[in-house]
Parts: sequence; C-alpha cells; structure tokens
Amino acid sequence: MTLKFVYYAFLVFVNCSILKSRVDAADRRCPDNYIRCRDGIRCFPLTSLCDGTTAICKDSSDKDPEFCRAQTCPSTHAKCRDGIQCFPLRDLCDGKTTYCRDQSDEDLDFCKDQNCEPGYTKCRDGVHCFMSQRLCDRTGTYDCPDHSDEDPEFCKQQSCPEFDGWDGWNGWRKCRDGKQCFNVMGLCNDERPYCKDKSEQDPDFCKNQTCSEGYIKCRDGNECFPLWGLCDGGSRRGTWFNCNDWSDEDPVFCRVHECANDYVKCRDGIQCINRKHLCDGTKCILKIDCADNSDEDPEFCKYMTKSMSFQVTQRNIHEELKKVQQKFL
Ligand SMILES: [Ca+2]
Ligand SMILES: [Ca+2]
Ligand SMILES: [Ca+2]
Ligand SMILES: [Ca+2]
Repeated sequence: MTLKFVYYAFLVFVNCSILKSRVDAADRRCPDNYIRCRDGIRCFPLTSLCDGTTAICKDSSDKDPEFCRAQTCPSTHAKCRDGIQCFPLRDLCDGKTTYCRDQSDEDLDFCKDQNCEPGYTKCRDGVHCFMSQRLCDRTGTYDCPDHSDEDPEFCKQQSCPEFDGWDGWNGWRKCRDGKQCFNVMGLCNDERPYCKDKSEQDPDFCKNQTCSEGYIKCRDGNECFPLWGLCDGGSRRGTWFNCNDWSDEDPVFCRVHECANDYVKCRDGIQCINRKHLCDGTKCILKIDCADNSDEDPEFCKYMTKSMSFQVTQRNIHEELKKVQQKFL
C-alpha cells in the first residue's frame, strides 16, 4: 500500500514537473521577431516561416502553410504573394536575390504594391527602394535604376529617415538646400561637411538646430559636441578642445560640474575621467587619465584595493568612489 502511494506520488510529481516546464517555457517571451511554435515549446525566427529549410519546431509548425499564413512579418519584411513566407523588403525587386519561393519579390507588379522598409524610399518608378540617406548624396551615386534618387526635384519631395537602425546614430535631417539628408551626429561638430551646401556646419544654420542625443551645444550655440568631451581635460594638454570657444573645458564651469555616472573628478577638481582608468597602472594618456596623475596616486590606490569588492553594484562603486575622492583626491 505504502509502495503504491509512493509510486503514485512520484507519477504526480513527474507529470507536474513536465507540465510546469511547459508552462515555464510558454511564459518566457520569445526574442523580438521570433514566435513560438504551435506546441508552445520553442521559439523560431519569423523569417524562417515556411522557407523550405528544415523545421525548427518539434511539431514542424514553422513549416506548416496554415500556421505560417496566420503570422505577421517583422517591420523589415513583407509577405510574399503566397501569403505564407516573409521576405526582407530589401530584396524587393532588387534584381539579385529571389527570396520568395513563388518569386513574387521579383515581380514588378507585386513590388509596386509594397511599401519600403523603414529608412528606405521608393524610387520614382514605384518599384525599387533605396536607402533614404542616399537622396542626392554627396557622391552622387545612382541608387535607383531610373536615377530619380539624384534628381534634385524628386529629392526635395522626400523626407529623411528618423533613425537608420545603427547604434548611436540618431537619424537624419535635411540640409538647407532641402535635397540631401545628413546624419545628426555630424551636426555642427565636424570639420568635413557632409551637405554639398555645407549647411550642417554653418553657424547660422546650427543656431536653430538641436544637437543629436548624447551631444550638447557649446556656449556659443553654434557647435555640438559629445557629452563625454565635457571637462575631459582637453584644455590642459593643449589640444583637442571640443568647442572652438573652449567652453567645454572652462575651469570655472568644470569645477562645479558633476561628472557623469561612472566618471570621477581628478584631484584638480576640474577633469572627469572614467573610473575604469583609476589605479589601472596607466597614467598620462591624453584625456583618459588625470593630467595631474592623481588617478594613479599610490595612497589612493592602496585604499581602492583594500575597500573595493566586485560584489558591490556599479551604483555603489560610484558612491564609494565619491567617498574615496573626498578622502584622497
Ligand atoms: Ca529579390
Ligand atoms: Ca544616390
Ligand atoms: Ca573636451
Ligand atoms: Ca590610469
């Protein structure tokens, strides 16, 4: 009797464990642009819906036309004419790759009905797509078979991409002539102009522009520079000011300026350096270490090794460093 009870209890435990692991798997979100197989166990990329390759799902649902038809493609993809597969919009009538098994991504009539992926613009022919940043671009390269991407009148009518999908690149704006698009990262901070009319480096144009994310204006209001360049010690090494008016290294400002997270003040109370360069055995590297060498001060570094531990969180390290600074720097 007891043995029987133990056996049943074991069965209940095993069944519950299996059920629980299934529920756990179903609870976990699939990564972006992945979906869960019909059996709820695995995730697979939407781009491999019924693409003729080996099934990823144990129940082969990712190769089941009815299942595939019910799925929505990612924003960078569209359904082939058969409504089953997702193909990359970049392959839309590109004359190169035939992605769809029904070859619809190379069918001119089909392509006309499709929108381009974000950051791409339709050529005047209504069929092909090109990267919007290549509108009347600096090199004058033709990206459309009908050359409309280099036609000033056509370029003026198009808008620039808000975001091009690359990390740290924060979208494009129109040059003053309205034909070209320039990347906001180059706004008012680059000696090599991108716009053919050089407007994105023109102080009058820059005055009315807001800087890209992670960039700020110099005091003169004409230039943008990256935040990490603020009080980074460019001035006392004699080179590499970010601002022409030197405001990024103004000692009066830098003395009251609080360094960004993960940055600490050197003993001079002016320069901010990344905390990872404290007591790393390297000094005197331009704008990385303290100009006064306080980041490698033996007394300070002794304290650092004694008190710091890898268990503390980053935020705590920052707080801890503040205390250390007060004591030694
Ligand atoms: Ca294609
Ligand atoms: Ca072009
Ligand atoms: Ca600087
Ligand atoms: Ca150092």
